Amino acid sequence: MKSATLKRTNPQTSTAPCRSSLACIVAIAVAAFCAQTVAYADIFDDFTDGNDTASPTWTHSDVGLGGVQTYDASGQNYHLSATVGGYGFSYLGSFVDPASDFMISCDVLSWGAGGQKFGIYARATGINTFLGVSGYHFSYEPDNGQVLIRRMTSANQAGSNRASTTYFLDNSKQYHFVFWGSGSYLEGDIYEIGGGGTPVVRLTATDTVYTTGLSGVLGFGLGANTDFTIDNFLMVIPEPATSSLLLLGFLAGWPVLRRRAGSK
Ligand SMILES: [Ca+2]
Ligand SMILES: [Ca+2]
Repeated sequence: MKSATLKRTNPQTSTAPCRSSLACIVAIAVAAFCAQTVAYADIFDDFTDGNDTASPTWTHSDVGLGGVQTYDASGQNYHLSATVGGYGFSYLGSFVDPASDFMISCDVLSWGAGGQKFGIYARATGINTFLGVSGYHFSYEPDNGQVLIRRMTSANQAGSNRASTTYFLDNSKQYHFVFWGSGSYLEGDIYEIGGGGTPVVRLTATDTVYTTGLSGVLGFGLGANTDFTIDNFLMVIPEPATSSLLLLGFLAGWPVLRRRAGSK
C-alpha cells in the first residue's frame, strides 16, 4: 500500500499544463471559475506525465483485503485493477483532496466484465484503515447494468443504496461520469462521450450521514476482479454563487464540446 502525502495541487488555479485542447478547455474554465472565487481547490489530472505520484499525488487505498492491486498511469490514463483476495473480494481505490461540497468527474475509457462496481467516490474517510473506507460511491456494475449512489460504510460491510437504476454501458463507447454533492444533495450523471449533452443516466439522492472527506475513484468486486480505466479526472469545490453554478453547468456539459477520446 502506498501512503503518499495528500497535496493540494493549487488552491487557486489549476497547474495542469495545456497539453491538449481538452486540457485547455478545462484549464480556462477552472481559471474563469477561480477568478470568481478565492482559495477553492481544484484538481485536474490527465495523466500525461504517466504517473500518479505527482501533480497531483494520489493516495492508494487497498486496506489489507489481499489480492494484487495495480495503479497504472503509464498509458497517460489511469488503469486500476485488483484481483480477488483471501476475503473473496477485489478492492482498490485512489484519492486526492478532501471536499465537503464537490463536483468530481472523469472519463471512463474501458472496464472489465463481471460483478464489480467501479466509479467516483466522494467524502471518503478511513481509506487506510482495514475495512474502514466510508463515504459515497457513484458506481456502475457491468454484469447487471446497475448504477448506484450508495452510502458505503466500513468497506461496504454496511450501507444504503440512496438511488439506483439500470443502464448498460456499451463497451464500444466511452463515458463521462459526474458526481455532485451540495450539502445533503447528491447527483450522479453519466454522459456518453460524443453523444450529446443529455445524460444517459441521472440519479439524485439526499443523505446527511457523511459531510466531508476525500475525493477519488474506487472499485470492488465480490468474487470478481476489479478493472477499469479513467482519464481527465477533475475535482472542483464549488461556491454557491451564480458564476460558479454557471461554470459547473459548463463543465458538466463539456462532453458535448469534444470528440470522443482517442485511446483506450
Ligand atoms: Ca490522458
Ligand atoms: Ca501525475
